[in-house]
Amino acid sequence: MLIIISMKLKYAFVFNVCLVSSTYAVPLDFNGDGVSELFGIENQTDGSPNEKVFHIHDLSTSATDDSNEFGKRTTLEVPADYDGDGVTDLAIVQQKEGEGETALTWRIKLSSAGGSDVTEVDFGTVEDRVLSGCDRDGDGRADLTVIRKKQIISQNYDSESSTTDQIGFKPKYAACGDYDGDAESVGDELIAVRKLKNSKPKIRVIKAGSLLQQRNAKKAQGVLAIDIDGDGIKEVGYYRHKGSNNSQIIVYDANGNKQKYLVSRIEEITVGAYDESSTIDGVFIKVNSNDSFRLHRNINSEAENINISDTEGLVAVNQLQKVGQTSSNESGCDVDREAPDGGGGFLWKPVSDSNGKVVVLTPGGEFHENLRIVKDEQVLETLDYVGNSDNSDSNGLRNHFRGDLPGGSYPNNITVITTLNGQNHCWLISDPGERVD
Ligand SMILES: [Ca+2]
Ligand SMILES: [Ca+2]
Ligand SMILES: [Ca+2]
Ligand SMILES: [Ca+2]
Repeated sequence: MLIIISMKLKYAFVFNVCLVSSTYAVPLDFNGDGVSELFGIENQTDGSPNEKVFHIHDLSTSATDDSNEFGKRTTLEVPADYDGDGVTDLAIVQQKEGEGETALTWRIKLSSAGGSDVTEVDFGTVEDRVLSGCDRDGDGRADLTVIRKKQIISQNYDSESSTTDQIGFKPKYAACGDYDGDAESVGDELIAVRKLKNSKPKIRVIKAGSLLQQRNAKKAQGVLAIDIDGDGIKEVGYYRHKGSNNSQIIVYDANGNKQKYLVSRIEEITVGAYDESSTIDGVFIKVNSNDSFRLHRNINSEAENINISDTEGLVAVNQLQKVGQTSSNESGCDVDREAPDGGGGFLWKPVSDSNGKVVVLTPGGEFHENLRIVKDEQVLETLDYVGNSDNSDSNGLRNHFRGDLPGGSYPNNITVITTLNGQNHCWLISDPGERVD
């Protein structure tokens, strides 16, 4: 009896190793058993250097490992298998430390190095959006990946040189996945949503700068790289809100037909391999507004309520985010600020000297991040951080942000919102065509 069990275990182990070397690692698989764990995050908000806590919930044992504190309020979680051993490595991205630094530092706890030492790599800048969980060169190791305006740039953590591909537009949402079945040799494709002024948004699948596929993505709120038929190749999917309590996941099957799945209203979502007995992907959802979590072990199965104590958000792969940006409560105000507030403070300049577009400066000595323009709780635009400078009366460095339009092009009564120490600071601009100083 004992012998049989040990043979089974040995066989399972060998099988796992084969999987790892020949196909893609399962996302968010922290113990390497081929099943995704549920990754939650808690923010202790205690100001400690590692105030965020990963809660890693193992579906087969129902045990939660909350021993990993890693990252602070403004860091992004980007766990993926960077060393290619089939085990997810905890990783975060943050702004490089030091005054005036605009680089991003990726901090990775490689499982192959024991999982506790931190490997640091500088890659990308704070103007870029980070995209986690992509293996662009197909070597089985997740790449550091950013989207910089209309380009996707990636490299392995231990590489000196990066690869840049053209996307052709600035994507609203994006994810990576294998859409044509050749990921092992060529690497992941990019799936990205293009928002158009006078027609429906489109999802495009782009391979090394060329368009493979395009689909409608009406009212898309995010994209999903999901395998709904279990053949190991991802289908093109997205989600949109449906009424006040539900969202709809829409996936184009291999014949181009739309498959629709009704789920609870999505605030955050990630795709994973949650069902041991199925090769069809499932989704883990943070439900909007009431901090509860639901799991569909595969996309066709009923939702299960999941309770992981103290978990506030979920950790997703394939999120497109800027460092310092919070995915929820983007449009609410924690601190109402005065405008005008006098020289050296906040400045809204509708027509900048350099390019005629709006430029916004935040008060001296306060390191504001992620400046966005909001109207009726909708983010109209997130401005690009372009650096900071001092002048004689500013009480320190003022961060500069640039927009795509002259100030007069925005509607009246907008709110400028920034993030400072995890709180939203708000300035009301009643007439965006006028200078506010
Ligand atoms: Ca696992
Ligand atoms: Ca690993
Ligand atoms: Ca790679
Ligand atoms: Ca498939």
